[in-house]
Amino acid sequence: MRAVLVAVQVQRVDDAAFAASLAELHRLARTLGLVPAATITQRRTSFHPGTVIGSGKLKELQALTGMAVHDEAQEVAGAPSDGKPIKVVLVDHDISPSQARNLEKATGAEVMDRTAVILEIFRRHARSRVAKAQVEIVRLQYMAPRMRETGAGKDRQRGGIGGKGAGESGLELDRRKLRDRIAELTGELESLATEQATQRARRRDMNRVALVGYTNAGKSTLMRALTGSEVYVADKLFATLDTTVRTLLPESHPRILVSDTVGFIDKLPHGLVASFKSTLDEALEAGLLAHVVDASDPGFERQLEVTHEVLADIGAGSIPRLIIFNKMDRIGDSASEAAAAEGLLARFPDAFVMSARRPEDVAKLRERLIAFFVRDLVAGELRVPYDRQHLRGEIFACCEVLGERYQPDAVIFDVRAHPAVLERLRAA
Ligand SMILES: Nc1nc2c(ncn2[C@@H]2O[C@H](COP(=O)(O)OP(=O)(O)OP(=O)(O)O)[C@@H](O)[C@H]2O)c(=O)[nH]1
Ligand SMILES: [Mg+2]
Repeated sequence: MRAVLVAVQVQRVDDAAFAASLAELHRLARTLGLVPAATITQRRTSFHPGTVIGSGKLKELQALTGMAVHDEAQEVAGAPSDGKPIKVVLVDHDISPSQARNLEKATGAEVMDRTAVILEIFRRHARSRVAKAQVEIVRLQYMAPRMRETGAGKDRQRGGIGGKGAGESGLELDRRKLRDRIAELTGELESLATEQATQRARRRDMNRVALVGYTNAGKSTLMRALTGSEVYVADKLFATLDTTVRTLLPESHPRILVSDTVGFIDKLPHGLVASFKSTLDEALEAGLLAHVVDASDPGFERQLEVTHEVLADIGAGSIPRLIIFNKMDRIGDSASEAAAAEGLLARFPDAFVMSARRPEDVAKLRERLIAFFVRDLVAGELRVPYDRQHLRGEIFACCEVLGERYQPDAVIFDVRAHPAVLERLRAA
């Protein structure tokens, strides 16, 4: 299905940021399976309160959606060459319910703002119960002010993008039912969160690195390369919504757990971050955040900034961070790649520059991750009586074991481990 993209450049937004945001809307549209067939842009001091764009541009849009009222509008540049109207309009901003209604009336098309587009992608990509519930809560909250006493159901029967599947029945519910459903889902999430927290508590003392970063940066690709897991990789935005935790392979001493999680995006819909809080807790408890950046994306600096902001928002601002510039193989020939790498390292001296497609780079990254966790290890002895040998597995998982000495009543392990881990194992 084809879509028209609409974006307004208001005064405070510079050209580069405007272009990057529009390019991103293209990719969001494609992730939904839509074909961006035309783009309408306008510079304004502020958004038009009624219809986002001004009346001249609205006529252009109407020509594209087959709602042109005046003859001259048919001659507007960018009108569909095959004459078939475009039935979806994507607006690169958050618009008010009344603006959406006005635009729908004027264009006869389904109108989705940036938040609606992102929420629909999340709805389609959610797999686990947790992810599904998290997304549905935010979708219902988004829908509540947009519900009308009459007509909402009828509108959707046109067979739009956002109306199919799980959310459909929600549209027929009145606001009170909608609130009940939100409460029910919140309760469900709370019990699931307790389960997740128990699992995480078991991993508390383990060395953990969380892959975080902008959507499509290559987190899941790195997860596969580092852990041999089969997590989903795709050239789509928000391919991953669930957190996966696996052991770094080949296994290191001490063992390191790697987690892959949901990516971030500029102008992340309000509520989504809060709703994904329990999913992101995995990152919050990591000893190291591996912040993956797509160095081949012209907009990577903004993406870096957005990730910093979201991490600060979720309370992960003070966790040690390793910036990983990925996709270096896409920069160009080896000379331009080397120059780009040099430029990046001059600005980010502690960063790691790589391509997830090159096994030798992945091996070096693995060493770098191990080095981080080995750095704070201290040498010590653990005395384990023979009746407490069940601790053996845990000792090997959490410590680097340098040797074992057998004494009449106990085994003495010579280890290197985090001071906190030593303390815990001694008390166990
Ligand atoms: N050329 C190249 N492509 C890469 C590299 N790393 C990842 N990709 C591709 O980039 C796309 C996105 O990769 P993913 O690993 O799914 O990205 P992600 O960060 O997990 O994205 P989300 O889960 O959507 O947040 C896929 O098509 C990958 O094959 C790389 O180093 N070089
Ligand atoms: Mg992913």
